[in-house]
Amino acid sequence: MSEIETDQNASFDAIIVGAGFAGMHMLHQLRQMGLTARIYETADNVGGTWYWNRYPGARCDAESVAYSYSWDEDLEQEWEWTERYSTQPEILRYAIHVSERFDLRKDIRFERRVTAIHYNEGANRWDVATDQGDSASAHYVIMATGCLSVPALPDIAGLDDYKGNRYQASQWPHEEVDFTGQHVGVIGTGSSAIQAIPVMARQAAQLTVFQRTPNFSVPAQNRPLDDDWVAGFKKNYRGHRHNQKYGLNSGFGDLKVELGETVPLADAANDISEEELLAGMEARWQQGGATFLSLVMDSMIDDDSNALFANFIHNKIRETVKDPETAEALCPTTHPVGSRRICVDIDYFETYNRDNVSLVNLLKNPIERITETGIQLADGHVELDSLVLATGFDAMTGALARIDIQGEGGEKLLDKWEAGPRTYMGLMMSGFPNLFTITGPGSPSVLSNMMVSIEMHVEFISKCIANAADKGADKVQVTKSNEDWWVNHVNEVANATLYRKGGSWYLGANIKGKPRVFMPYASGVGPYRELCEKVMDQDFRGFEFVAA
Ligand code: N01
Repeated sequence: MSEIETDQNASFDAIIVGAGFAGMHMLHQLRQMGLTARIYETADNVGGTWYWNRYPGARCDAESVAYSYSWDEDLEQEWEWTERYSTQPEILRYAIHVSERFDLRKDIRFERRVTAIHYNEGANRWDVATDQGDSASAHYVIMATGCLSVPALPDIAGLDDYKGNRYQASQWPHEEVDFTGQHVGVIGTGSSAIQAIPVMARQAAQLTVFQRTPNFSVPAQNRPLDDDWVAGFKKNYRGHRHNQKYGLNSGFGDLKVELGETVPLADAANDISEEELLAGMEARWQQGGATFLSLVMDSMIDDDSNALFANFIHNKIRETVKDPETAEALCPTTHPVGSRRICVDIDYFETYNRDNVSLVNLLKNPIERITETGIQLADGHVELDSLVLATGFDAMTGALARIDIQGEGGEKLLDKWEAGPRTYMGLMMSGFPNLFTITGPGSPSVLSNMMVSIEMHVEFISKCIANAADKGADKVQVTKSNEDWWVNHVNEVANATLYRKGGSWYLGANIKGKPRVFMPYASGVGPYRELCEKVMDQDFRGFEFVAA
């Protein structure tokens, strides 16, 4: 019998799964509409991604003033971000502050995982169960489960044989981990590792990075925020928010930071001289951040344009890393820059100049197995006191797939998605009426500043539910033909870009047996928002409102 308070046969207008930024905003919106709602959350606090990802150096790759809620102007004005890119503890403090300021916590049940969500056709309600024995039903269910919330373990022999300290970047302990004097190994060189490595290297006696695929990274050029700059920025917060929502920078905004602007220089790299292009790249490099590639509009469409950006970064790596062999190993050559999420770092490449840091290029010297005391390579054994796995996530579909979700006729979502996720606009699935996904597959989601995409979906879902009420409809649903059309459209857009060449978690390529489908919608945040607004203006075209 569970010792924590549970819901028994509870009834709500809506149940939300997850208390990250998506779930909290959704709860607030529904309450404003006078609806009852319950959130179920696995963690013992709010924050989602920022609750779990506590690894050393964790911070956001969108600027703090842009990675924050835009729906409450007082909150926006009052909250003080301290750095250009916020650290994980600061973002978590913000999430907790929001949950308290808007009194959200009373409707959140923590420390339980939703295990089953079944549609009861007769009642036109969803029955929800958790691993702690909660049972509740709701008219609407909203999945706010995040795109990167299910960790992926590496498929390496002997992983469980290891007897030293093992850490997973995305499930880091809450207490401080001290690597002082230790030999530490890191497997993985994605965004998480690229942030963690420089910080761990300052503590460990020896840090060994085991790299299979190098990644492109641009400097964050992080710094404390200047009070005057913030005051000026806050005076025009609405303008900046508008730019994030409709502009070209995937929701990152045109922030006009001290060092320059982030408006594109040209439609195509070919339209400007090599000198102009290089000067633009250098300016963006000095400016820092994830908008590096939007210098020209064709960098993610045209191979030649993209190669110019890749070469620029290769040269930066070669200039920075003193050992030529290490520098070459760190230069990504197997995928176009940006086709995997571009990393944003603080001193990542510089860290390889430290005496206590070494890189193992697994393409030349692969891992044979993990042993009780370290890692056995084809050539040599590396003894380790601690092993850090920064090996990514079962992205976009993982969190939904682990819940037993059954729609009309008992259809399982897992079966429906056997060949890859299928949604209409990343918001709904045919056969699963009144069930919404926030930043679901088929929406810009991970190709954007997540906060902007979350807010778009919360707005859409709220208005959709209000529209159903206005019409006296009990059921909101999408048809299979609309869903098929959308899935094709998402593919067409992806195929017109270089993303398809990335071979990354965007495609499910990091998970054995997962269908290779490009999951996010690559049109950009602005065009997607315009489409959402058009759909809403046209009486939610493509969505059906049915009276039971
Ligand atoms: O995960 P990843 P991540 N042997 O999947 C390697 C967001 N994020 O947690 O590429 C050896 O990118 C794997 O190698 P390979 C952001 O969207 C944001 O770092 O498969 N290596 C790869 O190097 C990001 O994109 C922020 O060859 C193995 C690494 O593990 C997303 O989260 C910060 C292996 C996994 O990289 C995921 O980033 C952090 C094996 N068997 C994350 N298996 C910010 O906002 C896997 N790897 C800043």
